Amino acid sequence: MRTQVAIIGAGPAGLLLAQLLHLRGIDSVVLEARSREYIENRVRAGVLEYQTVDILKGAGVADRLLREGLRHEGVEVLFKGRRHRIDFGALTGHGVTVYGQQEVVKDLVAARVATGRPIHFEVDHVSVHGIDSASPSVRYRAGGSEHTIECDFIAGCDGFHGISRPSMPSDVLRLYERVYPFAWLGILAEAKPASDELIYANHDRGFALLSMRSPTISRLYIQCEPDEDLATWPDERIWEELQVRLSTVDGFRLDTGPVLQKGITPMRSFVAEPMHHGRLFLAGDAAHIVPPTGAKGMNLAVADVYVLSEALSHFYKGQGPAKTEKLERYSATCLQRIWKVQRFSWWVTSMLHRSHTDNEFDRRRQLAELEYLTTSRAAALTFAENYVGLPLG
Ligand code: RFL
Ligand code: PHB
Repeated sequence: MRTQVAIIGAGPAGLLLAQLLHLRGIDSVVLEARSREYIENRVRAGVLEYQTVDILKGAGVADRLLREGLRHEGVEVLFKGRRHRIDFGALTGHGVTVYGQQEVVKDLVAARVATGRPIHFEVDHVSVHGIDSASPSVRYRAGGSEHTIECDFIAGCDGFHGISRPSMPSDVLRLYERVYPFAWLGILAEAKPASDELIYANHDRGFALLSMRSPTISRLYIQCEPDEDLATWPDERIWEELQVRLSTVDGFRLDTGPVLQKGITPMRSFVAEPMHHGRLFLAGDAAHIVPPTGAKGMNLAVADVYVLSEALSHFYKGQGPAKTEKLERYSATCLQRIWKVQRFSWWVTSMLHRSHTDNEFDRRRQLAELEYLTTSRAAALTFAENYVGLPLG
């Protein structure tokens, strides 16, 4: 089999790249380790920056998102029992859209299938070859037989645990990492969201977050230990802890309901540099991870593949040495923004969580930072412009 771009991974990065390339007349094959049903039901991110929405619109996959997505003009920050609103609309002129990642994935898979171009689910033994040459290839196994895709480029969109990043020569890769001493326990519940906007809470017992997926489905998180045993968290205990951490001096109560899904997410900041070597290009979680506090992971994946699709388009349309210019700059272009987003994600994480290594000085400093954030226009603007999304260019 031969194609122009072999895409490994059908998360938001791989699927959107396939769609953006299709719109530019560039052929690709998508390979995914899991089943279609699995990736369409994997509960993850929920917040889309305004530019992410624009890119999805431009890719022709935003009809349902524009109908069902919840547009938010601000968030609430809760500490010492009081809620403070950060008004994104007034501060930046932009907002965000709350729409589940698995819905984005469903829309992108449907679009891919409609193009008639190949997407193969449940493949294994994926390996990349010849990335230093102009004719690399990807080998994989599906349905018990071996296959080879000859291509011009390989896009490694296979997430943090994929094979693409480890396929880069270890002497060219530099890894930067911070693992946090806490995790998130998240639930999806059939309960009316108790607030119209997201609530980020800093409580003496740890962080909590109220988010949502629709007017009848809540998405909630609490800070927990990284090695927490889910079995010790029956639904009643989770609701009790959420009630405590989200409580206010004026008696705010959550609406509770049946828990549809629960899971624990470790927290990590991670960057691999450079994001390409030879004909292999990394995008999304394959190249970087942010702690979810800033709601940036899926947005970064979208930004990477937007840049990559432009660079590939330039390559196929261009002539002479200039045709590879944007591809050569891919890593530097993406990393400039990625490090700013890493900083923001680290900052909001450290401002909102309790850490075992913090002492009373750190606690006072944290509360002072929250006071400043919610009383200074300059501080609120810093938060807001990062949250709605820094410029792409
Ligand atoms: P994905 O989504 O992990 O997709 C990678 C795909 O590659 C497949 N794969 C392979 N396929 C073929 N061969 C192999 N050898 C393969 N190995 C792996 C996998 O099965 C998978 O389908 O990466 P991608 O596309 O880079 O997308 C990144 C996002 O998924 C991730 O950053 C976000 O979910 C992070 N995140 C959030 N991001 C936001 O923008 N806003 C949020 O509000 C937000 N909240 C979150 C989050 C992530 C969370 N978790 C669970 C990690 C909240 C949570 C709780
Ligand atoms: C979510 O709705 O899943 C969500 C929202 C905001 C975050 C992280 C996750 O910062």
